[in-house]
Amino acid sequence: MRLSISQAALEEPGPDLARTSTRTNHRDVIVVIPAYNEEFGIALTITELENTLLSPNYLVIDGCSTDGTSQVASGMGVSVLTEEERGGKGNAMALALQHIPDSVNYIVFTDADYTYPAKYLPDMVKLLDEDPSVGMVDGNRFPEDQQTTESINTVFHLGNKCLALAHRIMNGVKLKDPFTGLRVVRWALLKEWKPVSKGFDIEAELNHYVQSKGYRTIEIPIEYRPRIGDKKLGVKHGLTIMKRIILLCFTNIEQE
Ligand SMILES: Nc1nc2c(ncn2[C@@H]2O[C@H](COP(=O)(O)OP(=O)(O)O)[C@@H](O)[C@H]2O)c(=O)[nH]1
Ligand SMILES: [Mg+2]
Repeated sequence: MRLSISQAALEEPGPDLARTSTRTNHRDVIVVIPAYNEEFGIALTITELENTLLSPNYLVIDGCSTDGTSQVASGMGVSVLTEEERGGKGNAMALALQHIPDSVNYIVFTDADYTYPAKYLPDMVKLLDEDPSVGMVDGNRFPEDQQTTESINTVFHLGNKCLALAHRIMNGVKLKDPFTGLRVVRWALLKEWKPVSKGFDIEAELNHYVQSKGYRTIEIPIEYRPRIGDKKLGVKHGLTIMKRIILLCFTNIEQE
């Protein structure tokens, strides 16, 4: 697959605007943002990240958008990798892993649709800083003490719950929100990872991988905003995720 890298070197720091965290900077953090036709959400997403993290790296993986996604992101000074053709969210995340600078310790995965508030990230990074047994920190959109918000419609919520149950029973992954798009992962843990999932099933594979490597995953409760722009995930993707969960039953990562 041919790639074009536009704008800003990966190591080039963003503006120093963080408001929280006891860390002096997030230069060892890279924010990976898969984006397909998100020209309206991507600017808000990056602006909020810049106002929250201290000098992180950014890598937008543009799935060959037909709108101005790539131009908007490049115009904001972040690195953009453009796939030659749309390859799916999983493909985008796998591609990002091939372009992580040596200086990075933690990878933030988030969506380009402005659904995931960035304010949780400094604390999520800190949790990884403080405990080497933690491999991944996830944003849980469905905390028990929080009513289902308008941003999460019932079918979507029920679908997530059913898949989470299947993931728990069949793969032993006991997460409340295993398919969240907001997560921070220890890069050392992912260096050898060769994901096979091309689409939205990547999250099941990632959860399974982290657990199989003997690391803990922590979930923190988060609020979740209505997305900006058109949703890419549909009912058919639920079937792809279910298929991945079934396939993971037969995957012994230690033997790979
Ligand atoms: N690079 C790339 N990004 C994608 C592709 N499909 C979806 N995305 C992005 O992946 C993220 C998750 O998609 P979204 O529709 O928000 O799914 P949901 O949040 O799981 O409901 C968004 O930022 C999308 O723009 C793709 O084929 N390629
Ligand atoms: Mg989303």
